[in-house]
Amino acid sequence: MKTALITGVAGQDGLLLSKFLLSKGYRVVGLERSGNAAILDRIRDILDQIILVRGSIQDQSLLVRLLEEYDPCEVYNLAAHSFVPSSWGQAILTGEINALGVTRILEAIRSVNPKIRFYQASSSEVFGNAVETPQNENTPFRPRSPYGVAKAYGHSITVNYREMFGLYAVSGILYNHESPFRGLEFVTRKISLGAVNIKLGKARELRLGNLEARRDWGYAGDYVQAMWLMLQQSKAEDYVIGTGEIHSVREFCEIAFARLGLDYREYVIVDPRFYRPNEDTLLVADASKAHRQLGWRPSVNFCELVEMMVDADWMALSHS
Ligand code: GDR
Repeated sequence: MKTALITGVAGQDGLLLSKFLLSKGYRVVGLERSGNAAILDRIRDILDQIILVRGSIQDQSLLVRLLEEYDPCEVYNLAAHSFVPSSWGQAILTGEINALGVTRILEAIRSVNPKIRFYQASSSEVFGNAVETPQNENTPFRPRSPYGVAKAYGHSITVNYREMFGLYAVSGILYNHESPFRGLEFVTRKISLGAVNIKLGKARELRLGNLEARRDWGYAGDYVQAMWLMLQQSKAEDYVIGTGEIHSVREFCEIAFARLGLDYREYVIVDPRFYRPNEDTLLVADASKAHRQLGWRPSVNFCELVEMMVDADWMALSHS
């Protein structure tokens, strides 16, 4: 039986990747920093199927111990501060976890078992104020937030350990990926839940930032499969993963509210508090390398994704 270690296991991607690996017969060891009941609630369905370890990727001796004790053949580093705007208020902590944390894991792998295959969750935010659109694996990094800067470090240190020490270590540059398990602070879930609350009479309005902001949004379930595929190749390489399509926050609202028979224009209020600086460039993926080499393609389109999220929130709330 293969064993995988997933850091950040109680996040959206940690949950979906765990389910995927369990379905493939893996033993899953999950590292989770937070003991927060609301966060752990997300993985309640799989708690009896995985080995859950409480701790942080900042704890070097814990990482070494985990690799020695459970002997994983694959490590997926999904632990991160993942909300971009709040990285400005936690710039140092973001650097310690999203950047240095990656080096800690790579060092642990190098010292315990250099044969372990390593996946680093890189992000389209490394392109920041991008020099070209769409972006591919060769597009230069121009991050524009402490989050993006830290992810650029995590990406580059992964490449360096691969080249210097011959580790099978890859970075997946993933664009926005969503699901019913998305955290409530991200715009997609804020909209799906907000619309459902309005439909149920529990809220009267939904306050959002820039409705014209555009993103390349895909379904997270597809993206965790790409992570796994990246570790099954004969050669370790980095890949851009995204749909190649962009849609606006406004379009997301339109479809989400319409799913519930509502017109978003009657409920959505633009609130400058949620506006972000440095959002002039379009972040959109050129995932042709992943199509070609991994055979990976998204299976859920934008409209299906929005409706899936609204339906899930509706099912959960209208029956509670
Ligand atoms: P993002 O995701 O920052 O792209 O990072 P988020 O859902 O927060 O924002 C997407 C876009 O929506 C606009 N927006 C709003 N965003 C939020 N959160 N709240 C609002 O009210 C609102 N109104 C408009 C934003 O300006 C932005 O353009 C996600 C995270 O998962 C990262 O960890 C990951 O690296 C990247 O995607 C790829």
